[in-house]
Amino acid sequence: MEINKSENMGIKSIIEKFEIEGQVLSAKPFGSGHINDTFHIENADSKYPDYLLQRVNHEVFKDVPGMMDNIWQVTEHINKKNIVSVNSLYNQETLELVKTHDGKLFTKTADGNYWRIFVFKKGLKSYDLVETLEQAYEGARAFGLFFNLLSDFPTDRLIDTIPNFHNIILRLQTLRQVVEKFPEGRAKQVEKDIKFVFEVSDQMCQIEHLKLKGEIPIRVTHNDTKFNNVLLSEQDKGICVIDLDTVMPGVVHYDFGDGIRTGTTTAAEDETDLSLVQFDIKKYEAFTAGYLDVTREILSPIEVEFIGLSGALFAYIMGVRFLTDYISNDVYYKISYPEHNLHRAQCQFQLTRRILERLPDLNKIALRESQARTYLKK
Ligand code: ADP
Ligand code: GN1
Ligand code: MG
Repeated sequence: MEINKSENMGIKSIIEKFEIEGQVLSAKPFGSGHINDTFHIENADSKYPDYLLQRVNHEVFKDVPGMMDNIWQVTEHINKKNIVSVNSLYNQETLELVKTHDGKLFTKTADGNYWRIFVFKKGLKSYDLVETLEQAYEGARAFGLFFNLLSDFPTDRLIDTIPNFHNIILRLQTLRQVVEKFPEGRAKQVEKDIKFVFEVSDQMCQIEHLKLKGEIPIRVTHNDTKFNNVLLSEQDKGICVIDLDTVMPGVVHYDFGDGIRTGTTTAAEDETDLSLVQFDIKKYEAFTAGYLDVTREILSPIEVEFIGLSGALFAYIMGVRFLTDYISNDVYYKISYPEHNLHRAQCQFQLTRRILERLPDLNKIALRESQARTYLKK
């Protein structure tokens, strides 16, 4: 996506509303997120940082001011801890919001769009696919630290930016509804996939039922721990967790699960050759060690017990969501071609199967790591 001259002018006038330093050299579309529109703002003056401008998807996030307040609160909380314990192994960089000249966390343009700016974290990388065990360990450690640093933050101070975001019981109801609504359309084409969904649905609803019964504790979670939502250094050290739009109350399995889904697979999220979609247990081991190295003091036995299942659950949840979007004629996710959501769904269901096959081993590894000391030293 290139931006034309008049859009560029528009972008310039939006940037001018914020307290940025230096001079804008260029604004280029950036990243591979499915939800927001992201631009890298290059600074002409190298004394000052680059910035990241985002147009927030307000169809997805209905309460943008509430969401921005969540992000402000959690980043402030993490920063205060960093200041108190300088040089602690538990310090972590976090996103830095740039306020507008009138002290707001975003600006709203006449067309109803919401825009915000973060400081661009230079020299860091995000991976769509994990390449090494060290990356898996380090990314997981950063996600785990994020969870740890917010473990004393009161959940009732945060709004639900997307209510019932990972409630698979409701996601399955929505799938049933769209199948009824479009019986002659794409639903006909995906009968096999729908059959798979309902074959394993009881097992997949287990974690949500335990949450609803109060057996798994509610905590502050990130809820979008796709591996490309953590930035690593050139040397592959975990530096900063990004994409904080969905930080809200949840259970640890939401974070662990999406991390495993995206951090242990051998194929892209939309791979069409399903024989390439494998689950790499070594990466799972490294991811689990990284996460538990900084959270084992916090987690209870029941939380550890369901870590293995959470990986399968997240591949399944995403499969259900992609399939629902495909049947609904692609109203939610950005797509690059007509069958894109279908291919994503089928890939995620394949990954669900691959993870479920190894469940007993995954549970053993999670238990072992929850009782271990340190796997890799920082
Ligand atoms: P989306 O919700 O659309 O996924 P993200 O907030 O994840 O949007 O941003 C998209 C991409 O932009 C990320 O995957 C990452 O590569 C990059 N990114 C986001 N925030 C920053 C930042 N502060 N510094 C550098 N890169 C960033
Ligand atoms: C979206 O924003 P992004 O691209 O990191 C989605 C996640 C899905 C992911 C699948 C708000 O994440 O829930 O796991 O796509 N975010 C939202 O790739 O729906
Ligand atoms: Mg993202």
